[in-house]
Amino acid sequence: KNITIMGIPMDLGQRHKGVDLGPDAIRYAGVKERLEMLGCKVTDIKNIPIGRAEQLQDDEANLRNLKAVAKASEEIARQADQIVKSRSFPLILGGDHSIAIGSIAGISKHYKNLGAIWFDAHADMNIPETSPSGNIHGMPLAASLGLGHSALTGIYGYAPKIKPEHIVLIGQRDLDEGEKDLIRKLGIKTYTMHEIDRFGMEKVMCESIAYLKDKTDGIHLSLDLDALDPQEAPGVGTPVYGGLSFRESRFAMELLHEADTVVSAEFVETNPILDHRNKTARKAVQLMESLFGKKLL
Ligand code: DIR
Ligand code: MN
Ligand code: MN
Ligand code: MN
Repeated sequence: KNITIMGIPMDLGQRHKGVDLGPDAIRYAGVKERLEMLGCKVTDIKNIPIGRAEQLQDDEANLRNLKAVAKASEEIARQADQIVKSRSFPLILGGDHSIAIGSIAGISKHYKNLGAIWFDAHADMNIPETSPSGNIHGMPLAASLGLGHSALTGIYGYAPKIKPEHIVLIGQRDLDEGEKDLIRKLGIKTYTMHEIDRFGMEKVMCESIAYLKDKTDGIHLSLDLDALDPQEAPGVGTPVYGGLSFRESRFAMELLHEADTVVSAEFVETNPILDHRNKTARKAVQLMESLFGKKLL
């Protein structure tokens, strides 16, 4: 398998310093070498430059760093588009989750019905009217659905990028009221921690894969490391107790590998400054290994 690693040192979608170091923390944990050991051909195109937020006039109503995020998103989309065009698998390293606006914009161009599996403690379905924070990293899924500010929904010249019935959310435990309303209104398939505890990861993944199988022509995996429990993955900006164990998340990646329908992936929100001995990046790399076929025996 040909894989192209693209790092996006994005930190403008939230308030914590250090998430811009996520891509290099994941490289330091040996991503390229480990995927090569599985027989993959790996190219690392290094980091896409992210502009600085202009000091003033860059916050529109409840949208911190809007202009800078929108500008970066166009470039992310262009690069992701190129990787898919080159017939390589885009493996995108964040950076905060606002990068998904651009990555999905570039990737979805190539699919009639792109699916998405979104592992996250959150739903990232806020719009400026519902966001409690004004942080764009809480909005990328809404933006991809065509909801929110036009500067975000219109990235790469088209909208929407993805349909509500082609999305599965997994691992949620901190949803804002507006997000809950939107999930219900749009009928988005959601497996919160409650459903994971009740049915187990195997059933959740098998159902998710079956749900997307016939109606999509490729699945984008968007994995926010805060989906994992902060005891195991503390290096994230918005940790929430009661998350996925590493073991559950690795099993989920193994099942995705078996299903063979993931066409692109991003691993986001790794923040080595908030971490302990790079353990979050090291877990991210192990999840990638399972996604690309590493077996325990
Ligand atoms: C919260 C937190 N829902 C917000 N979102 C996060 O600010 O919109 N997403 N942390 O990953
Ligand atoms: Mn936040
Ligand atoms: Mn999150
Ligand atoms: Mn997220």
